[in-house]
Amino acid sequence: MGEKKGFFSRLVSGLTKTRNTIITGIDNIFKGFSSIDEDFYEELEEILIMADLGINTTTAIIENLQEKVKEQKIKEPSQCKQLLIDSIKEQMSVDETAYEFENQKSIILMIGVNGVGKTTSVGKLAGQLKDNGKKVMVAAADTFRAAAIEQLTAWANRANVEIISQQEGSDPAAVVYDAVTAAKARDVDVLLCDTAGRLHNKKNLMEELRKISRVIDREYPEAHKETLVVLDGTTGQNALAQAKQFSEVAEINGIILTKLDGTAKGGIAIAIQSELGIPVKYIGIGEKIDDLQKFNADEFVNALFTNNNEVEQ
Ligand SMILES: Nc1nc2c(ncn2[C@@H]2O[C@H](COP(=O)(O)OP(=O)(O)OP(=O)(O)O)[C@@H](O)[C@H]2O)c(=O)[nH]1
Ligand SMILES: [Mg+2]
Repeated sequence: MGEKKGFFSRLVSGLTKTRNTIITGIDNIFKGFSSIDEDFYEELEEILIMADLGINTTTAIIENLQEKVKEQKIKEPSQCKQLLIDSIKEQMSVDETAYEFENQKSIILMIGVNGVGKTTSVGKLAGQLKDNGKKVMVAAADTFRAAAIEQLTAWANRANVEIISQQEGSDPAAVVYDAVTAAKARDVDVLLCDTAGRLHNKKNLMEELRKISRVIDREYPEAHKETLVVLDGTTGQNALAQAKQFSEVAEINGIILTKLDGTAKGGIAIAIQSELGIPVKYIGIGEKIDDLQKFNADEFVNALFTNNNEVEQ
C-alpha cells in the first residue's frame, strides 16, 4: 500500500505542469461562468487543446460532456467537473491494457525515433522485472553508436541483468540472433532489445526493425513478441504523429510515454490512447530506475485532477 501511494504521489508531482495548464484553466471556467452555455464549452475546449489533447479527442470529450449535462439536467458549471473527468476516462478506454508478456517467455522490442528514451526505458523495465523475480536479459541492438552500447551496459549493471552485445557497427539483427539464442539456452523470462532511433534515413530504420522482427519470429516463434513504441511526452502532438507512423509499418502492442515529469503536454497520453486505440502501457516520470510506471488511465486522470497538497506522502 505504502509503495502504491508513493507512486501515485510521484505521478501527481510529475504531472504538475500539465495539471497547472488544465486545472487552473478549468477551475477558472467553473468559477467564472454562471451558466453552461456555448462560451463555457468553447473555453473548456480551448484549455483541453492547450493541454495537448488534440482536436479530435477534445471534440469527443466535449460532446460526451454535453450529452451527460443534458441527460442529468445539470445547470451549474461547478457540477460539471466530475462529469468532465468521467468523459475523459471514457475516451481513454482501450480493450485491455495487457501485461501478458510478464507471465510468459517474451521478447520486447523497444522502438522509437532518437532521443525519446528507448535505452532508459529498457534499463528501467529490466530493473523492475528483475525485482519482480524474472530472469531478464537485454540486447544492445542499437549498434549505430559505441556510446549506445556503453549506455545500455551501464543500465544492465544498474539493473543487475545480463547483456548481449557486439561491437559498434555490427548488424543489429545478428545481435538479436545472439541474444535470442542465449535467452533460450539460459531459460530467460524476458529479453529486452534496445534499438537505434537514428539511422541514415527512415527507410533504413524501418527495414532494420523488420529484419530484427523476422529473426525473432524465425528463431523463437513460441515466445511472446511485444513491440513497444517509445514516445517523448514533451513533444506533444508530434509524439502522436510518430506513433501513427510506426503503427503503419509495424504491429505495435503498446506505447511507453516518457518525460511526463516536467512537461505541460501530459494530455498527449489521453490523445494517443483515444485516437489510436493503442494502449499506453508505461509512463516515464524521471531518469531513475524506478521512474517508470505501469499506466492506468483512471489513475492518470485522477492524478491530473489532484492538487499536490491533497496527496500525503
Ligand atoms: N526527465 C526524464 N528524462 C528521461 C525520461 N526517460 C528518458 N529520459 C532522458 O532522455 C534522454 C534520452 O534517453 P535515451 O534512453 O538515451 O533515449 P533513446 O531513445 O535511447 O535515444 P537514442 O538511443 O539516441 O535514440 C536521457 O538523458 C534520459 O535520461 C523520463 O521519463 N523523464
Ligand atoms: Mg538509445
